[in-house]
Amino acid sequence: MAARERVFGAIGKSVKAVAKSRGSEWWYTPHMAAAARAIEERIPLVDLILEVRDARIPLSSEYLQLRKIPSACRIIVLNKADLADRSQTKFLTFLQARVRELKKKDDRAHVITLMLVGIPNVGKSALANSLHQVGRISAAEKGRLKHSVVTPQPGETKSISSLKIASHPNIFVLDTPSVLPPDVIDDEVCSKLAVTGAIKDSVAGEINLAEYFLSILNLGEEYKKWAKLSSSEAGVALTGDGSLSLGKKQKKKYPTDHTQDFIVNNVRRTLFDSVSSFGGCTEDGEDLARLIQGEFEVLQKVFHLPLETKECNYSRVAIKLLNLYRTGRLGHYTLDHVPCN
Ligand SMILES: Nc1nc2c(ncn2[C@@H]2O[C@H](COP(=O)(O)OP(=O)(O)OP(=O)(O)O)[C@@H](O)[C@H]2O)c(=O)[nH]1
Ligand SMILES: [Mg+2]
Repeated sequence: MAARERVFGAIGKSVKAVAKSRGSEWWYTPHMAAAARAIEERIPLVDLILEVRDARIPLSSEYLQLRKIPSACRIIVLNKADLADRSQTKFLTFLQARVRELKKKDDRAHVITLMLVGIPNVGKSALANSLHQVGRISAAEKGRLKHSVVTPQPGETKSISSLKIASHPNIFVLDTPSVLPPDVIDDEVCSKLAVTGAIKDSVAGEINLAEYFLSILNLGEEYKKWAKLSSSEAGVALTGDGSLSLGKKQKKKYPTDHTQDFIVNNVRRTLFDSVSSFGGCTEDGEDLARLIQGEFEVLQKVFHLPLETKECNYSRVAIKLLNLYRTGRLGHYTLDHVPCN
C-alpha cells in the first residue's frame, strides 16, 4: 500500500472504531449539541461571526454547521498561523474597519457583537483574550480585564462568555464552546483533526499520532531545512548515551546543553540524519514504517529517557514529539491541499 494512504487512513479508522464502539454520543456529545443550538440561536442577534479555523488544516477545520445558515455574515479567521503572523493589533484594526461598514448600514447601532465559533482547540479563547488585551478600551476597563480559559486540551470552554474589545462603538466578542460536525467525518479529516489536537490524544493514541506526524515529516520537505544542523556538517556526534560530543567551534557557540533549544536542535539534527541517511524508499509503506521505528529508537536517547520498557519510552517519546510539533518547533506543515485560488 502507498505510504501516504496507509498513514492518512490509519488514524481516522481508529478514531472511527472508537466512535462506533462508544456510540455517536461520544463524538457529538450532548454538551456539543446544546452548545450548537445555543450558538445557532445567537446568530441572528450578532453582527458578525468569526469562524476560527486552524491554519494547518484550513479546510478540515471548517465549522460545518454554518453551512446551514447561508445568510450568516462571517469572516474566516485562520488561527495558529503564528507560524506566519502574530499581529493581533492588525487584526483588530481590520475588524474595526469591518464594523464601521456594519455601522453605516445601521447607524443606530451603538453596540456591536462578534461571535467566535469553531471546532475544538483552534484557539477561539486565546484569540478572544488577545483581542480583549489589545482592545481599545478605557484604562478603567483595562483594570478589570477578564479572561477565557486557554488550555491545550480540546473542549475546555463550556459556556458562551462575552469580552469587551473596543469602545465608541462598543464592540464585544463572544467566546463559545467548541462543536464538532454531528457525524463522524472521513478517515483523512479525522486523522488531521486528531494530529492537530482537536480530538483528545487518548482516542487515537499518542504513539499513533506521533507516527503520523513522523510520516508527514519524512514525506515532506521541511526537514531539509535542518541540513546545517546535521552531525556531519556541524562536527557533532551522537555518543552512545545520547548526549552530544561537539567540535571546538560548537563548544563556543553552545556553552550549555541544558536548554530546551538545545534539545530541539538535537531532535531536528537527529531526524534530519535519520531521513537523509535512510536507504529505503519512504514512499513504500513498509519502508516508511521501518524508518519511523528507527526514529523512535534514536529519539529515546535524544530525550535522555531512562532505560524503561520499550512501550513506556515510546509513549514518552511520542508525547514529547507531539508537543514540539504542536508548538511549531519542528517546522510548519499545512496538511490540507488548499487550491491556489
Ligand atoms: N501556536 C499557537 N498556539 C495557539 C494559538 N492560539 C491558541 N493556541 C494554543 O492552542 C491551544 C488551544 O487554545 P484555546 O484558545 O483554548 O482553544 P479553543 O478553541 O478555545 O478550544 P476549546 O474551548 O478548549 O475547545 C492552547 O494551548 C493555546 O495556547 C496560536 O495562534 N498559535
Ligand atoms: Mg475555548
